Amino acid sequence: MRFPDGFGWGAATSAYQIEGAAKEDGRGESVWDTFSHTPGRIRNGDTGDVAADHYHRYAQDLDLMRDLGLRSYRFSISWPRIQADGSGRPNQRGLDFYRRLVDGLHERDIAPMATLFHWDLPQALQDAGGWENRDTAERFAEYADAVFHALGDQVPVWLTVNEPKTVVQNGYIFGHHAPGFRDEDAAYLVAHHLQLAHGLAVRALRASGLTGRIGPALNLHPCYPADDSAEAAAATKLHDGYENRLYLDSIFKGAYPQDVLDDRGPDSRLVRGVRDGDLKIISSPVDLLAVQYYTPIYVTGDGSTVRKWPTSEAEWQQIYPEGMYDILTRVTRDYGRVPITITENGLPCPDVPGADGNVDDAGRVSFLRDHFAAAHRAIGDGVPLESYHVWSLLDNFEWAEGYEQRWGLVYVDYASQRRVLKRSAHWYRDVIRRNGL
Ligand code: IFM
Repeated sequence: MRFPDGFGWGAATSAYQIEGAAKEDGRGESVWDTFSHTPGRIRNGDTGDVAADHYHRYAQDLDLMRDLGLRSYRFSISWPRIQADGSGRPNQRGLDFYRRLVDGLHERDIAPMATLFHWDLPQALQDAGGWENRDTAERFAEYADAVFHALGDQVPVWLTVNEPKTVVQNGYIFGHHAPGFRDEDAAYLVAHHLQLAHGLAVRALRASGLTGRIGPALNLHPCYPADDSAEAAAATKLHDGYENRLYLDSIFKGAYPQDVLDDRGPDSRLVRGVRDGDLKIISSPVDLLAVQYYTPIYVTGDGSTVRKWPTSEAEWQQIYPEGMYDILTRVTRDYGRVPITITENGLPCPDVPGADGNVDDAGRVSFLRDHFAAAHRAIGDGVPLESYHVWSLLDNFEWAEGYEQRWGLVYVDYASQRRVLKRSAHWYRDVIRRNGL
């Protein structure tokens, strides 16, 4: 099963999940510093203060990437490292770290892919209303512009906002991610401002005159009716609106889906928050779409969800590789042949080193093999998929789950910060070398 020549095999991480060095070189506080230091919020009271210590060990991690044969590395830039309070003159020491990282990638022939926002909003902006405040989208565009000017000559691909839906749902509806609110009306205004921030960043890149490509990073969930009833079909359609079309339609069609707007109602903060011209900004043409696929969703007639497949250690993740094929082909069918990169796919496994020191994550190997095969089939059926980033390169801080879930190809012994390539990493190296399965 060969992939197209030059296929971009990669791995992904994000700043707060791996960097540590929370107080170094002028970094300010983010909502995740506040949240993780709030008792009871994170499993075992874990924080990202040290994480995988990547800020200090990035050179060693770059060597690991080279040894794996990665062709692409997706990382995120920490906004509070660049602007401690979320606005004003960029912090040169923060920019220098990412410059060293990007230079190190080029030296090893690995293409950098930089995400501008992977949830670490400067706390000062949260104090001013966070994503409920429209001004945060403007601040984001200024921050993006500073980063483009500092690194734009060396970064060929930019991703704007990582998984806006997760901020909306986990941060503002369920409250188990920062900032930890439970306010559904606010949540969908937040969705709008995150989409606006995306569009403003796209415009900032175009205005900069740089040649890099840019797009959104969306976690898409194929939604299926749980049974054959008309009620389940109708509920699934609306669920799909909230999970997928809210983000895809606004970016690729310049309109929010009418069924979602109707469901929210004319007095909702979402409907009242959309101003003339916003959708034009949000739908500024992008160069690519980053898809993150983890799980399908099955919807019953009353709108609740059920599980049909075994889950991973993450109880929300049903293992269903066909969903990868379905979401990729659906996006191409409904939104045109925009180039696609998979920027996240993976699972947590109960990884422990054996007596010989090796980590035998056979479950991850079969999971990835099945998902790669589904992606390959999608390419055969016309999906313009150009790269695939496994989540994650390293074990890391899995948000509310702390360090308990291990998602990496590379095991991290947090006490010593020693890295051990898991069996899946060795296997992935062979996939990359053969450019296929
Ligand atoms: O760890 C996260 C990542 O930050 C965003 N996407 C899902 C991953 C696994 O939960």
